Amino acid sequence: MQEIIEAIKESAIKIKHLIQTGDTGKSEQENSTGDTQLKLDIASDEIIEEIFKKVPSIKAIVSEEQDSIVNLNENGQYLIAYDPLDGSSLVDVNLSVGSIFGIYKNEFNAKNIIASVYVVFGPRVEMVTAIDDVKMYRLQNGEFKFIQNIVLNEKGKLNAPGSTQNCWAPFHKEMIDDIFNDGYRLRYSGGMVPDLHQILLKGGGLFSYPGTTDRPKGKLRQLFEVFPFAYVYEKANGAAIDGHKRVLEVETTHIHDTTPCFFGSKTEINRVLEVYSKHA
Ligand code: P6P
Repeated sequence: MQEIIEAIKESAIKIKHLIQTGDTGKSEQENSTGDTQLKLDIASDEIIEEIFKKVPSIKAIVSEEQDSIVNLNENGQYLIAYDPLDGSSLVDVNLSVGSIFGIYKNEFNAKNIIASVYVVFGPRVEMVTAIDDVKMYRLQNGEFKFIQNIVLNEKGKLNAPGSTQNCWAPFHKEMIDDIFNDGYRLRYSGGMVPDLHQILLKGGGLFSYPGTTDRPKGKLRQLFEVFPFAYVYEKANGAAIDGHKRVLEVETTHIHDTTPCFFGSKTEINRVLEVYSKHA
């Protein structure tokens, strides 16, 4: 596992440079989910794949930016699903973005996730690992230095309501409005990695990306985005659900499947469960 963490550190240093110097324009290609790929998406994906190819313990990888699984080492132990540069369209407005890695054994599915890592490219570059607990590291003078463990409070103050609001179910809109009426602060940049990182570091709250009339199964991808962050939040004493159950109990039928998702402190997640239990 440590050689995978070291590989991710190496990729982060290269992607940091790419963000600062690379072309933020659109490519001619689309990814499997139909998103037009930015040149940064493709370049960061290439950086990660080239580095992972040198890690003997990695059996196979799958990227949000590629259609299918890439087999690397027959005798490898680990499978890695990753989003090389989530929120890449935010780079050209100078907002924070991130890389997300889910580490799986045997199969790419929720019950087989055994660790996750994400990297935030913001004013500072920080890496968070979730194995048995959640640890944060910061890039300083070319090295990732340990900063702190991350543990969520039972209840937080931040609310990050995602997706297209005019496509929310009325009961979802009422729930979000009620949360704001209770004094929660709006914190939503459109980048999953910095938005979830902020809630973790500020002690808690709620991030939601529900199913909507335009996207009944949500937008965020199970293997590359949702399951890795669900693993982080559960290890940080929080929770992650699809509205009705743990998101790490959601079945995957295709590697690019999405799912509605809610991440947060336990109090906020219980509030979502209570509201959603009254609606099928
Ligand atoms: P919306 C970025 O494109 C992303 O995949 C996540 O990083 C982010 O949480 C979400 O989409 C934002 O989506 O529909 O709120 O703009």
